[in-house]
Amino acid sequence: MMVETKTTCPYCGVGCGVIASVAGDGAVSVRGDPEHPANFGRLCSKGSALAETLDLEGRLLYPEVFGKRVGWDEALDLVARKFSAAIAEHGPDSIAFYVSGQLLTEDYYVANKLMKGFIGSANIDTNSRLCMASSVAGHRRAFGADTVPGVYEDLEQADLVILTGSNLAWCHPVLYQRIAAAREKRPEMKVVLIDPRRTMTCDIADMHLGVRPDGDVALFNGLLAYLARTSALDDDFIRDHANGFAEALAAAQMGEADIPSLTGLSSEEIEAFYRLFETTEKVVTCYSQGVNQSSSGTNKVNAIINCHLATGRIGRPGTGPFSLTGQPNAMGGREVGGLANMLAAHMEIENPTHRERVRRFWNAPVIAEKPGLKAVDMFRAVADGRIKALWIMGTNPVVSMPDADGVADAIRNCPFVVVSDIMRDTDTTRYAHVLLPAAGWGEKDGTVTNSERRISRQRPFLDSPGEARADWRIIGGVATRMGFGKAFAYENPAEIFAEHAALSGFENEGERDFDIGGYTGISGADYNGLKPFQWPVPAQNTPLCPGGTFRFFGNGGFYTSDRKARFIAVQSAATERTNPDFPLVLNTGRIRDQWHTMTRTGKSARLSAHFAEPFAEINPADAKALGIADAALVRIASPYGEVHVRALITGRQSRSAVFVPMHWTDQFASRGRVDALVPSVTDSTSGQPALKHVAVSVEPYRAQFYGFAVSAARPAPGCADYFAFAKVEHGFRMECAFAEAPESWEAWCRKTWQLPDALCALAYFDRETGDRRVAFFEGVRLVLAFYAARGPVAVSRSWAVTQLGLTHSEARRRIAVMAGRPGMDQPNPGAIVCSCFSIGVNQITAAIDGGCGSVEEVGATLRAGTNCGSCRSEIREILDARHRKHRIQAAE
Ligand SMILES: Nc1nc2c(c(=O)[nH]1)N[C@H]1C(S)=C(S)[C@@H](COP(=O)(O)OP(=O)(O)OC[C@H]3O[C@@H](n4cnc5c(=O)[nH]c(N)nc54)[C@H](O)[C@@H]3O)O[C@H]1N2
Ligand SMILES: Nc1nc2c(c(=O)[nH]1)N[C@H]1C(S)=C(S)[C@@H](COP(=O)(O)OP(=O)(O)OC[C@H]3O[C@@H](n4cnc5c(=O)[nH]c(N)nc54)[C@H](O)[C@@H]3O)O[C@H]1N2
Ligand code: SF4
Ligand SMILES: [Mo]
Repeated sequence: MMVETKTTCPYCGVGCGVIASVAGDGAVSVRGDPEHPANFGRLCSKGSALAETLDLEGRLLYPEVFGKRVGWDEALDLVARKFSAAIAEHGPDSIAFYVSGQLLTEDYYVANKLMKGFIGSANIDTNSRLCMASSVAGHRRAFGADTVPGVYEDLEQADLVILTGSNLAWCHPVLYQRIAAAREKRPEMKVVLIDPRRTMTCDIADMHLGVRPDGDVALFNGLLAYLARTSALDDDFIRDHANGFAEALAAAQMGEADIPSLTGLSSEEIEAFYRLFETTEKVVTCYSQGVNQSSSGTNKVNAIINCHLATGRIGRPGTGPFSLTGQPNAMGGREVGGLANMLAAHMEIENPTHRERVRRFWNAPVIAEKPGLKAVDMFRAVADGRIKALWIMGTNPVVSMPDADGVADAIRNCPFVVVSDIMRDTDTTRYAHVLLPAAGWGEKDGTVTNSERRISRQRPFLDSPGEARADWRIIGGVATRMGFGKAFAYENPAEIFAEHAALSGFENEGERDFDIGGYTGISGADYNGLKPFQWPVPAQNTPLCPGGTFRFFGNGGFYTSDRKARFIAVQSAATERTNPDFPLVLNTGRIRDQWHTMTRTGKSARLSAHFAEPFAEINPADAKALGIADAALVRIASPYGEVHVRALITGRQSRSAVFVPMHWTDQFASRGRVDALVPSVTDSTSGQPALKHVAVSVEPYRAQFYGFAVSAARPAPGCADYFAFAKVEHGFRMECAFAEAPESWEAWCRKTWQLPDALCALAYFDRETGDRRVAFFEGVRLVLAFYAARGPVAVSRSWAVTQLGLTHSEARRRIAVMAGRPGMDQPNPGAIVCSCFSIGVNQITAAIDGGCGSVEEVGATLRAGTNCGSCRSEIREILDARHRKHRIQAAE
C-alpha cells in the first residue's frame, strides 16, 4: 500500500509542493504537487532527487557530549547548565545562537523567543545574514517594513523581466521554467540578464549585460536619471506615495558620467537597456545574491527600488522589485525576527513600544534592549572571547562564512560549542562539544514561507531515526532546563504556529505588514490540513484583495510613519579590490545540482554527476596568460587562505575574474572551501558579507602525478596532496594529484581504501608514458580501479563509473577496465548533462547528428530534459554549438 503525504521541498525559496509516497516496503518516491501554486507539479533536479538523500548513512542519531554518546537528558542538562552559568557570570550577551533559514518557522520562533525574551540578549543571528540581509535592509529603508510586494504570477505577467545578480536557471529552476513557459506563450515578453558571467540563465535572455563586479548601483542610478530625462516618471505616484525623490535623483545624476567605466558596459548596451525599461510598463526586477552579497548590497537594492517607485511600477500585476529568497524558510525566519536586529513578527528592536508589546505578549521576564551581533561580528566576538557559549543550528559556518579558516579557529577556541545537525560529520560538527541530533526533512513537521509570502506545510512521512528530535523540541528542552518551562511548554508545532499567528495580529490594526492573525488559535486538525496560503491574513477576516491576489503598495500604504515610501539617495562608487599581487576578482556562487555544503545533495549519485569536483571558471584569455590548460589544477590564493580546484576554461566567464562554487567542504575535497579566501568585508547597513568580489591570485597547481579512481568504498581523506571525491551509482569516484609519487601505488591504494591483503591487484605500468593502472576485483565485482599519469588522466569518467555496477566475469572486460577504455559494445556517454536520466553529452551530440533539431526532439529521442527540465538550457547550448559546427563544415 502506498501512503502519500503533501509537503514542501526543503531546498530553495521557490517553495515547491512535493508529494512524497512511501511504499509498503518503505521505499520513498517524490513528485511535484500539481496543486501547489508555486510549482503546479514541476520539480527541479534537486527536488526530483530528494528520495535519494533520505538514507541514514552519516546521520547523527544520538546526542553526544565530548565525542561520547549520551542520553538526551544528560546532553540538555549540560547545555542549559553551561548557558546559565555563562549568563550568570558574564551576562546574557556572552552567549550566542547562530541559526538558519532552513529551520522551520516553529523552530525559529522558539529559538528567537528564548534568546530575545527570556535570556534577554539579541545575540541570535542566522545564515540569512549571508543571504537576504541587504534585501531586508533595503526594504525597510524604502518601505518601512521588510515587505516583498509582489507574487510569482507577476513574473509571468510582466512584459519585461530583469534578472540581476540571479542565476535563476540553476538556483530557482522552477521559477525559471515558469518564465520560460510564459515567454513561449507571449514571445513579445523580454528578459534582460545582468550578471558578470554569461550563465545558463542567458538561455532565455534577450539581452545580457555583463556588468562589472558591483557595477549595479551605477547602472540603476543611471536608469533613474535617464527616466527623469525622458519624462518616463509617474509623477502622481511620486507625489502621493513617496518622499525623497529630488535627493535620490540628484545623487543619480551626479554619477552619470561614470556609468560606462563603473559598469564596464558600452553606451549602446546601456541605452538599449534603459530604453527597454522606459518603454515597457509591466516590469519586474528580480534580484538575488549578485545584488545582496556585496559591500554595496543595500544600496543596490534601493537603486533598483528607486526606479520602480519612480515609475509607479510596484504592487500592480506584472510589476515590482522582487527579491528572490534563497533558502526554503528565509522568509519565515524574517517573520519570526531571526535576525539580530529584528524583533518577532516584523517588529523593530529599536522601537520601545514594539519591545514592550512583544514582552507583554510573551509574558517574558526581560526583552533584548538593543540589536545583537550580526553573523560576522558574532564570530569576531567568538574569536576574541566575548562569546563564552555558542549554539549553531542547521548551518555549517566553517564552510559558508567569510574568513572560513578564521571562523573555524574561533569555534575551536570557544569554551562551549553546541551544534544541532542531521549529519554526524561536517566541517562544523568536528569542533562541537555537544552534538544534538535533529530530525530532518521528511521527519520534521512545521511551516515554511517562500519568496512570494506563501506559507506551506512541511509534513513528516518518516519516523525520526535513532533519537533525533525536532529542533523546536530540542530548544524547548534547553529553555525548560534554564527555568523557562512555562513559556516553552509546547506539545506540538501547531501550538507554536498558533502563538506566532496571534503575535502577528497582536495590537496590529494594519500597522504592520506581517499579519496572519486569522490563524490565531488554529486547531491541530486545521494545522495538519493547512493548505498553502499567502500572507497577509488578518484576523478581521476582511479579504484584503477581494477575488484576487494580494500585492502590497499598488496604492501606496507603505509602513513608514507617514505611509509614504522613501527614495534613498545612493552613490555609485568604484570598488577596486584587486592589486598587482591579487589581480583577479573571485566571484562565488552555486551550481545546478548541489545544495550549499552538500551534506544532503552530496549523497545522490545523480546530483553529483553534473560536477564531481570543485572548479574555477576561467576566461580563455586569462588562462592563456596564466599558463593554465583546460582541466589542469589551479591554486587560488588570497591573503586569507587558498583553495585547489580544477580549471574550467570558458568564454562564459568574463575577463580578469574567476568563479568558484561555494559547495565543496573538507568532507569531499582536500582544499575546496572557497570561503577560506573571502575576507570579512560587509555592507555597512546590512552587515551582509561581500561574497562575490574578492581579490585573488591564480596559478597552476604543479603536481608530479595525477590520479583518477572509481571505487566501491569511500577513500580515506588526506590520501593525496589534492583530492576530490564524489558519490556515484555503486560507490565513489576520485580525482587526485601528488607532489611526489608514493613508493608503491599498490600499497597506496590498499591504504587509501583499506583493502584486505587477500585481495589481489591487477597492475599495469607503461614505461614509455609512465602511466600506471591498478585494479582490484572481488569475484566478478570491481572494488577499485586506479589510474595514474604524469598529466591529467585521460580516462572517460562516465564510462569508468559504470564499471562499478557491472559483472566482470570475462578477462576481456577486466582488461578493458585496466586499459581505461570502453570496448566497442560499451559506448561512452560523456559528461552527464541530464541528471534525471543520466544522459551524457556524447549521447546528446549523437542524437543531434542523427537529426534531432530541437531540445524537444532530443528529449523525445533520449528523454534528456523531459523530467525536471533543469538541463534544457545546457542541451540547447550543445545544440547551438553542434549546429554552428555543422554550418562551418557546410560552408567549407
Ligand atoms: N542549485 C542550487 N540552488 C540554490 C541554492 C544552492 O545551493 N544550489 N541555494 C539557494 C540559496 S540559499 C540562495 S541564496 C540562492 C542564490 O541564488 P543566486 O543568487 O541566483 O545564485 P548565486 O550563484 O549565488 O549568484 C547569482 C549570480 O550573481 C552573479 N554576480 C556576481 N557578482 C555580481 C554583481 O556584482 N552584479 C550582478 N548583477 N551579478 C553578480 C554571479 O555571477 C552569479 O551568477 O540560490 C538558492 N538555490
Ligand atoms: N563564498 C560564498 N559563501 C556563501 C554563499 C556564496 O554565495 N558564496 N552563500 C551564502 C548563503 S546565501 C547561504 S544561505 C549560506 C548557506 O550555508 P550553510 O547554511 O552553512 O549551508 P548548508 O549546507 O545549507 O547548511 C545546513 C546545515 O544544516 C544541516 N541540516 C539540514 N537539515 C537540518 C534540520 O532540519 N535541522 C538541523 N538542526 N540541521 C539541519 C545540514 O546537514 C547542514 O550541515 O552560505 C553562504 N555562504
Ligand atoms: S525549484 Fe527545485 S530546489 Fe527549489 S523548491 Fe522547487 S524543487 Fe525544490
Ligand atoms: Mo542563501
